[in-house]
Amino acid sequence: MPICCRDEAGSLARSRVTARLVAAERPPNLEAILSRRALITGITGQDGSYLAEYLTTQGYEVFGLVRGQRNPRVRQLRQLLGDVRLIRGDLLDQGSVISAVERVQPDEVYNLAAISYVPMSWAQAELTGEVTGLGVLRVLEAIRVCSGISASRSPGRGQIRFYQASSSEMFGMVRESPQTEQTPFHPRSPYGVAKAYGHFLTQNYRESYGMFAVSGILFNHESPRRGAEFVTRKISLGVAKIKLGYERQLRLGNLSARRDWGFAGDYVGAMALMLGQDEPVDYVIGTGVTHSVEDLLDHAFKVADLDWRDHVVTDAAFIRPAEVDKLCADPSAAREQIGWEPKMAFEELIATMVEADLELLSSGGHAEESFGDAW
Ligand code: NDP
Ligand code: GDR
Repeated sequence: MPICCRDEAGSLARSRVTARLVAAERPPNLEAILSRRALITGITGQDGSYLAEYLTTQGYEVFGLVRGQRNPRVRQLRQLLGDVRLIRGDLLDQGSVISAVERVQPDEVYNLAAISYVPMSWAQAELTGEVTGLGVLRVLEAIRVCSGISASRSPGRGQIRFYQASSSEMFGMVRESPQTEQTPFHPRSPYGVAKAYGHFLTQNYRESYGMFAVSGILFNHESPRRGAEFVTRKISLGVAKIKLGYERQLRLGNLSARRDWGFAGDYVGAMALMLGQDEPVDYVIGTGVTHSVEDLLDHAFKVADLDWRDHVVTDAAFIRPAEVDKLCADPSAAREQIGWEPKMAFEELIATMVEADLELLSSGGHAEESFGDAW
């Protein structure tokens, strides 16, 4: 019996016969033959690339949703992840998300797409609500419609499992420290508000329709692939430019803000673990250690034998209308219940990022341009 067939667009898609088998009774040996399929939105972002690599090593067939007719990140993505198949679609367009789910017939959907840069959420608040908030609704609806789920028809065995990229920004002005799965939300930006909507909606679809839908409340995670607009990468690139003599100053905003920073490569494993459980449960994912932007500067500049006080200038243009002062995760539930733990410590993470940028710039490479931070 053929397991796969080619659809009209020439990409591999499981036949309807097999799809029905997946949804209904499935002989145990077929489980081993069929590789699992994952659809990732936000595949061109930092987490999308690490998650795609991780799932590929786990034997998954990975599909990524890419927007735009000439997305400049596709070439980079193809160099990094040759095995991933790309599907056109946009979280602003419900029909395109339904088509993607229909074509891929995934076992798992990871919704990582978002406008994720907090200052941009003040500048384009409506768009942030549409993509980061309502985008979650469009992905959940696509899964619901494609699976034939309704108030009177629950998902069967072999249903599509859904992961939502929730954020520690939902805690905002924190009510307690460290933050757990029970800590109430007080978001401080249109981004945080949109993420809270997506978080509650994911819970609501789980409760309303019995869907396997979970949220990972992830604290800041970074890597050499981090966008140049975020503070860790802005600093690692800044150190490299100063060390190599291209620049003398680095302009930053609030240096006393504290974050719980971990390595993105460690965090994508938690996403996959959450979808592999028997029951859908939301988890806080972080290191449990918090550092200030000043600590970050200390470490990053020391890697290049520099003193940040000689180079950093604070600039009011980078101060946010409302700040999240301090975040710190309590990841004990994830450790105890799903066995997840971060591997890379803050100092190693920052050193890795600075060294990667020194190498990138000294070999003639350049980082993606950032529009800067001013909101
Ligand atoms: P990035 O900003 O690196 O990636 C965002 C992705 O979303 C990009 O692939 C982008 O595509 C895509 N995207 C934006 N708008 C749309 C749209 N309209 N339709 C389809 N795709 C779109 O984010 P990260 O990888 O860092 O984060 C992944 C997710 O996790 C995000 O949802 C973020 O909010 C959340 N998160 C991140 C944390 C972190 O510390 N990194 C912590 C907690 C949550 P394109 O390339 O076309 O712009
Ligand atoms: P954050 O990350 O807002 O926490 O959101 P970011 O790196 O942008 O800011 C962290 C802290 O650093 C302070 N800061 C500056 N930030 C930037 N970007 N540029 C500066 O010049 C600067 N100076 C000081 C900020 O004020 C802030 O306090 C990230 C994103 O990935 C979100 O999508 C995700 O949900 C959260 O992490 C968890």
